[in-house]
Amino acid sequence: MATVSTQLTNQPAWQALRSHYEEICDVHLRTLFTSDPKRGERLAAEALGIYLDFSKNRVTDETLRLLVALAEQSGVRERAEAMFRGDRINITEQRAVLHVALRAPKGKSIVVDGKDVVPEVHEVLEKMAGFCDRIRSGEWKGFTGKRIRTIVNIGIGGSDLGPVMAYGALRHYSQRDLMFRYVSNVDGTDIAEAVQDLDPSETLFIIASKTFTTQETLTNAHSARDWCLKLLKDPAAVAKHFVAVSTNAEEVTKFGIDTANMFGFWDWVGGRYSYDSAIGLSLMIAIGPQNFREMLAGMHAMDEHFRTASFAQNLPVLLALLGIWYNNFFGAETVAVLPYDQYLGRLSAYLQQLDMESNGKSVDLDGKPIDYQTGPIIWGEPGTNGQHAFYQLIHQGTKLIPCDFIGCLKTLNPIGNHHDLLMSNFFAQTEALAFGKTAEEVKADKVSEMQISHRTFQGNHPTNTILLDKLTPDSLGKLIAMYEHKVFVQGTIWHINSFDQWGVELGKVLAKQITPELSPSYSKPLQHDSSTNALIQRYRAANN
Ligand code: G6Q
Repeated sequence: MATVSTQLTNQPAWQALRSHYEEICDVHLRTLFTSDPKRGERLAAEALGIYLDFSKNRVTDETLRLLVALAEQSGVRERAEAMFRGDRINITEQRAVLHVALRAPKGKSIVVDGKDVVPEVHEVLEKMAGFCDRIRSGEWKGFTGKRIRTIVNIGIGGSDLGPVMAYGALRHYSQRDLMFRYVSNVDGTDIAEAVQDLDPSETLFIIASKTFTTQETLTNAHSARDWCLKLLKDPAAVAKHFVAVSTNAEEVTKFGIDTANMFGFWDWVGGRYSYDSAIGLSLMIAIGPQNFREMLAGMHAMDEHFRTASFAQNLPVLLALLGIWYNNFFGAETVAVLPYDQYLGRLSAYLQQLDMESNGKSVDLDGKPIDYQTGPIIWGEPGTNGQHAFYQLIHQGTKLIPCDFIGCLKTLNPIGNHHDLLMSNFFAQTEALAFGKTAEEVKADKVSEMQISHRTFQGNHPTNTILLDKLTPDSLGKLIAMYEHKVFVQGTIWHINSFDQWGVELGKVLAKQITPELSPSYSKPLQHDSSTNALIQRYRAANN
């Protein structure tokens, strides 16, 4: 048995934070605000049009100083440079981690295995742009000569959540005579419902799969092809109605897609870091190449901010450190991401994968078990819906749930006073969470004695407020890159590999083994545990 990793817990800053935590863990945000009238303006950072108010966190200047020291002692700067340089920091897969190269402007150079990858990135972007223009203008015709009206992206995990999130986020900028659908689940219902009202002669399928071997995606792709050919009747139709995004030309060809209609990317792009690669083809068709490029420029600007800003003013670093403060010292298990913008409806689901797949690890980079907490559970829903559902537990439950509130100063849909109402809720929630309502204040409302404790709010619930000016391709790019780097910083401090995902393998292997066992004709005895055996038998009986 390997010894427990001490890389992190031996650091002076870590130990100092431990004793500091004992001193301040009971201090209330009310006290912190009363003792420093300027706290709300002072504990904020602003970069690239993103304003981060972190004053409603249970921190003092000393906490922040120690957290920054932790980032320095953990080698965050050095590891970031290693990533940007193209070092193989994904050690278990021996891969570089270069999503930052996907948004590097022309003329930059990032060399992997002796080859500058930036020109290749731009080549693919240009090929994507040419294709998008043909779809958007109607120049690309389906097999029967009709123009494409609906784009169906088939992919899963990183090849689905990113495009889904970003298409939703930037829908305002999308070409409205095109319809977009996303199919991911191997449940036949997903593809069945996605195509049931479509005309195949006007439908384009994008098969988005880095490996082009993923069971769910390939199964859905084959069903889509069957559906298409059932109506169009000629295998030659595939060339007009199917394109692929993949790193695996061989499998793409086997499926029947001409590699001329394949958009490539590279093994140094992780699935959950890939929506700004060709995996974002559906997004580019929706918003157009120019908007897509603006999004990439926003991401690149955030990359540069992350690389160069001092830690005390560095948005991703600050978010990462505050997260570590609650996760590792207060014992918080989850983080709620609460976007107050309907367009960001799938942001929490996207960040859930980004964060949980990256930092859901329990051995360190040297393979040693670790005895401290790593990635938190990420969850959330857009405001104000969540307020009428789960906020009760955040306000008055027994758990500490740090929250990221994300909002836009300007709305894209100025209808009546909707935006004022939305944002007044946004501001009210972080105020209520921080300051609560004391028993005295409740009493002053003249409520019955029996209700006083029920109506008291302890407060002291920490929140970050993240304000964008307006949701645009550029600001979305900045927001996403900010969270990517936040996850990176946390993974670096926890000394784990944020770029592999071996934890998804075991279930895949077992599912493969179980598939033939579900057939009524399977005659060998089942070799699983008694629970799994009984469940399989029940399924077989129901389908006989
Ligand atoms: C993300 C993961 C995973 C991946 C899917 C789809 O980081 O690697 O979510 O994106 O399993 O994989 P393919 O794109 O290869 O189909």
